[in-house]
Amino acid sequence: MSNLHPQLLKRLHAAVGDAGLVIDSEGKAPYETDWLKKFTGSSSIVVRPANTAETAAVMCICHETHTPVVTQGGNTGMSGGATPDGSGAQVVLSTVRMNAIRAVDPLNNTLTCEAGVLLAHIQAAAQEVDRFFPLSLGSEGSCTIGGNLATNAGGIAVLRYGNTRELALGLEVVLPDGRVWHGLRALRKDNTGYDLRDLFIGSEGTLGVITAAVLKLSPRPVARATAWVGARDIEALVQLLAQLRADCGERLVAFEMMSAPSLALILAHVADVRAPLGEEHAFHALIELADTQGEGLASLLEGSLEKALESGSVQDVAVSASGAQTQAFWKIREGISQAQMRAGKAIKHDIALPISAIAGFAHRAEAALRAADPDVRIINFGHLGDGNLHYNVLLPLDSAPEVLAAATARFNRIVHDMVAEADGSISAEHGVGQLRRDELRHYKSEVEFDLMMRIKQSLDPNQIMNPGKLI
Ligand code: FAD
Ligand code: 2HG
Ligand code: ZN
Repeated sequence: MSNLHPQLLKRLHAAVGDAGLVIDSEGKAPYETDWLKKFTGSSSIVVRPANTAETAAVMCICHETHTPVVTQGGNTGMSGGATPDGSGAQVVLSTVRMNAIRAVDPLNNTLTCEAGVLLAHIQAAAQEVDRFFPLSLGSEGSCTIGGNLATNAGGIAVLRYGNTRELALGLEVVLPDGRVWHGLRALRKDNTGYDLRDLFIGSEGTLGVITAAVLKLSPRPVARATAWVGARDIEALVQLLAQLRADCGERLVAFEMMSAPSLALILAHVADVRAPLGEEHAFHALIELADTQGEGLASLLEGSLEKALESGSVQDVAVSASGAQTQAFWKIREGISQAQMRAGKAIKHDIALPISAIAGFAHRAEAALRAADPDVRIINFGHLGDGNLHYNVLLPLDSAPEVLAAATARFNRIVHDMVAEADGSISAEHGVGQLRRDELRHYKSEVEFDLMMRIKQSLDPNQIMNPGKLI
């Protein structure tokens, strides 16, 4: 049952009606635990507004009554940003009912939709008008565009198309006091002052509720060529990346990397996957080219990889010969989060570095982690083409909470200190949420943190938006 004050409950009910409220414990439960089952909280109520006006009415009430609000989209986030705390006082505001695609404009190459639309539905709507929405994540069947914008999600095509930030032209946002900022501009040029859009993108529900967005569409690629590569070390893959960029230019869409232990984990814990190459290799890359022209893509990829084989920079290559084989390659890559969940408790490091610094970092980090614990299990994979590693450490499934907490503190410090030394980022694409909030405070400069606090204070003076997250 809800422990909300009856008067507040009555007002929320008036704002969103029966269909917009989830009050019973069983109904609320799915909104109170994250995808990784790492964070569980307790909400006073789950409110599911059907549109912007209802969201504004809810925020007005919460602002006035100083009621804390946790916005939630698909609840696939990896940093606990959408999970309420344990107080039972926070309202979860779910965007799932705001799921309309408002307009598609193939001539302007834009799509306008509400925040709760699933990423996969946006991809499909773009395809219906022979266009392409390039954001692509393993969670695309269940994450929402509002969550993607709020976390500035990355994924597998950033190398070619950029992060979510680069794919948004305009936003509509309900502010913490219930006012609506109508910023749904479908413009590629707009220099009329501070960029409010970019302030809300990546703000993880701490500055307002994104209710709709204008997204940028691209020409639809009609051809793709995919390969799996085995290499001796990361240096070789970094060299290969540079060569492929030179040879294939904008056609290079994805360059994903995984270490041998990461591949072994997937093969052991995900059904119906097979190692793509006969021999074992220390590192692997999954590479994809795409083009709006049909001809010559596979031979371009083969030619470039042939050169790399001849020079000895890579050890083995499998170029996909069919759609089914391409799918099989991607199934391996997309199985990694599930495999980690099944195999143990992952201490996640979602880091970004200059690509030229990645190999040196990986060597130093492994040496330091092994010095701290000779049996440490490093699961290193990620979006090498963007300089983004998921440099995770896996603990046994039955690790006690205090063991996990101590190991997290110890390994975070080792990894994040090295990232900071290399002028990298401790949060590349998953957001800060509650997972990295203290780490962010530790590494951000006083000036930067102060600026962030002032922005937060001016937009959310009652501190009701996602308290305990990010800042
Ligand atoms: P939620 O988890 O519901 O929320 C995430 C954050 O955004 C929270 O802080 C929440 O308060 C806020 N939020 C949500 N909606 C709104 C809104 N409308 N207005 C304001 N704030 C809001 N992420 C990547 O970047 N790259 C990947 O490759 C990737 N792969 C993944 C693979 C798997 C299998 C899984 C489970 C997750 C993966 N993720 C990845 C993480 C996750 O899918 C993304 O962070 C995604 O953008 C979250 O969207 P969501 O709708 O689920 O948001
Ligand atoms: C990916 O790249 C996701 O597959 C998830 O960002 C990363 O599970 C992870 O650590
Ligand atoms: Zn990722």
